[in-house]
Amino acid sequence: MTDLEKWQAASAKEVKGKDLDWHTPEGIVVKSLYTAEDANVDPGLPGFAPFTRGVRASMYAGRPWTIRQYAGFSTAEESNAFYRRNLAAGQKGLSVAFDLATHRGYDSDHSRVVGDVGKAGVAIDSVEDMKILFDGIPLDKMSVSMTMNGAVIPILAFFIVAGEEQGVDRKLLDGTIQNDILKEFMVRNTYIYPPEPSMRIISDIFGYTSREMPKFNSISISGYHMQEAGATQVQELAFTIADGMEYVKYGVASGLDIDKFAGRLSFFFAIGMNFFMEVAKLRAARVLWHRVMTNLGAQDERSKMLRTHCQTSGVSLTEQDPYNNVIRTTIEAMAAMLGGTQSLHTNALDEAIALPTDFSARIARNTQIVIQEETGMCNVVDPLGGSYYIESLTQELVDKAWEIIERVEAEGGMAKAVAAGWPKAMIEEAAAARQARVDRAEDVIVGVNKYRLAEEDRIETLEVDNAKVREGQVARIAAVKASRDESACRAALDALREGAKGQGNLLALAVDAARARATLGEISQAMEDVFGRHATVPTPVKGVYAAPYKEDKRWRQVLDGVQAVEHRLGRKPKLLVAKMGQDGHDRGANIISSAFGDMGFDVVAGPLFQTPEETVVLALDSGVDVVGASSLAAGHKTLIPELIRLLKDKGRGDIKVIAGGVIPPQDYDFLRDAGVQGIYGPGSNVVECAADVLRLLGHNMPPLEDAA
Ligand code: MLC
Ligand code: 5AD
Repeated sequence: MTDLEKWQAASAKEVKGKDLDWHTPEGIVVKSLYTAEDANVDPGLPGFAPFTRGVRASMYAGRPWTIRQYAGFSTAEESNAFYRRNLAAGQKGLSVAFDLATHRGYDSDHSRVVGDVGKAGVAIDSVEDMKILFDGIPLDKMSVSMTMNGAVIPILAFFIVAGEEQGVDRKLLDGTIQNDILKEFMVRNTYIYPPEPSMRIISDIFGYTSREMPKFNSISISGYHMQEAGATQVQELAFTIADGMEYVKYGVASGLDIDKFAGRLSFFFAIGMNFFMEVAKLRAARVLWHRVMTNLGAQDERSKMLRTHCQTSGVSLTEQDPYNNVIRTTIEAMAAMLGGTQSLHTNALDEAIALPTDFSARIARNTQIVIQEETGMCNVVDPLGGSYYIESLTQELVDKAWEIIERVEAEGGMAKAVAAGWPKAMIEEAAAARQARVDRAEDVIVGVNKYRLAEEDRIETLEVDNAKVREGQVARIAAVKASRDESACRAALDALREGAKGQGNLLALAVDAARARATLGEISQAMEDVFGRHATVPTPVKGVYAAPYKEDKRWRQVLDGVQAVEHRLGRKPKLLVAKMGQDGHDRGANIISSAFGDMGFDVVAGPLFQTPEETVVLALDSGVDVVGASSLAAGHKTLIPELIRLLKDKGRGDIKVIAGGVIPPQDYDFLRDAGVQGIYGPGSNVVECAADVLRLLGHNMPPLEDAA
């Protein structure tokens, strides 16, 4: 017997033959022991190709990663004050969260965005707002990330002009623009234009920044939102690298030299709770990027070096017993740094309820500061390098992701794959499967499906008065328009429109318009006049949620209930899953549509970005019994009561309205008073939610039996 065989025998004896292999959602079989036999690839040295062990030779021993907390809410004034407090307390870089009106190219005075202004981020309508946002923050010294994709042209133009008016040469502007539209079409949904002109916008930004802004990272190619939408780590890895390849190809096709722009491409990954898998994922990402950039003909090693930001996973955090989120975030932050990230955001403990307060932001920030300054963890480069498990997992992730990347390439690249829709479907299937595992308590979430508290304490949350923010923004837009040289502004917008029809660089043209005080809505509209606005209808996946439930008693109870109601009505009970406002977070809505469909409901999966009026029309036209409003971006207090009011106006107060998503418990009474008949926060069990809906429809639904 070899030593390893002896170990196998000893282990099998200890566990009485039980199978210890762990089958992960990405299809990896993790063994209970790794040895030198498993780790047969030499990872090389940090700072050297293929950068498995990190992009810098000295890594954090030389300079720790950037503590870069993503934040923004309400007005530019309030966000600016928040940034300054955070910087004084040890944050190192800025990261701006814009509100959804801004993301989707609407000024704050637009009628479609009444519920969204200042809610999920800061409202920015013109260069005047941008200047206030960075007041007292020197843009040649502070690196600033801006998460903007749809309205990327006006936002970047405002940033450049704000710098100019601070006296900062654009050559010195340091930061990152997210500018990653492919993942918007796949999962995040803050696109404006159709795919083709959207890809042109990206090439134009590469061209402009590579010539004019040598220190600025022109894109943040993001897997984060894929994992948030339910992707496995392998899917996140593969589609992100494949997105990166596609952008490089478009850049080259637009006439740029690959080594002139590729060194300023950056990445962004989510770090969830599968600790070692996440460490290995960042290492695998660097290996893959080095490989694809070599294949694409890059010569400069900097072009092949994957530099990344990471954010701990929002979806791993819970509304229930939220102090557990501090623990989760700490573990995730450690995975990000052991994986070698360049920059990191740690989520706040109130993530699943509302935007961070000063209190929760402090704990989130200090999570990183404690790791950097108290633990000694930064003193050794890639301390997990050489671990049999980590090296083996790194290689396995490279191989598994490569298979998907090859499929993407065989089918003509990521833009085509996104248009065909299969990556999105793959991610949604993974999300539905995960939800079923959580609802069945196969995947444990402490405080949700195990060790649940009998009673929860309320925590204080941040509340933004969007009506007040909107009023202020509307007044400032009016002031900007009144004081500008109208004909100069019109001329700049006309030039931009012409440029969109032809060849001009859209960012350069928008910088002129921004200087002339054109607003974000006007700049976006000038391009929309030429490009049009993109819309899609969701297509829920089928059968994935139902699959693990075959023998489940609770499932059977609900199916029986649906059939009873169907029998009584003479047709299936019908649910409209509604997404109102500019909130494009559709994971929850998609899962509900899929799961309710699997349970036998007739489901209308409503399009994104609806007004309450449009939702009422759809509800009446399709003859639904229930409207489920999904809201994750804080518009619920404005949009859902309006929906109920309009239904009553039409004489259809009998249609039940329920709500789900990120809704602070403080708002429950307000919504109930407005007529909402069921509220389902994060961590709600979908089967129980369906049982409630059947009760609402008058079915005498007994309590569900204990889970099988
Ligand atoms: C770093 N440097 C070193 C060093 N380490 N020099 C010597 N020795 C070392 N050990 C140098 C670097 O080379 C660089 O200089 C400078 O220090 C800064 O380091 P960096 O590693 O580039 O860090 P940073 O500036 O923070 O840039 C990180 C990044 C960037 C490249 C990943 O793109 C970034 O900051 N991204 C953040 C993205 C973000 O915040 N996104 C939020 C998304 S939220 P030089 O000269 O070489 O550059 C979201 C949620 C939602 O999306 O959905 O709304
Ligand atoms: N401020 C702070 N964090 C935010 N997030 C989103 N918007 C904001 C904001 N305005 C974070 C949350 C979310 C992720 C996409 O980004 O953690 O899950």
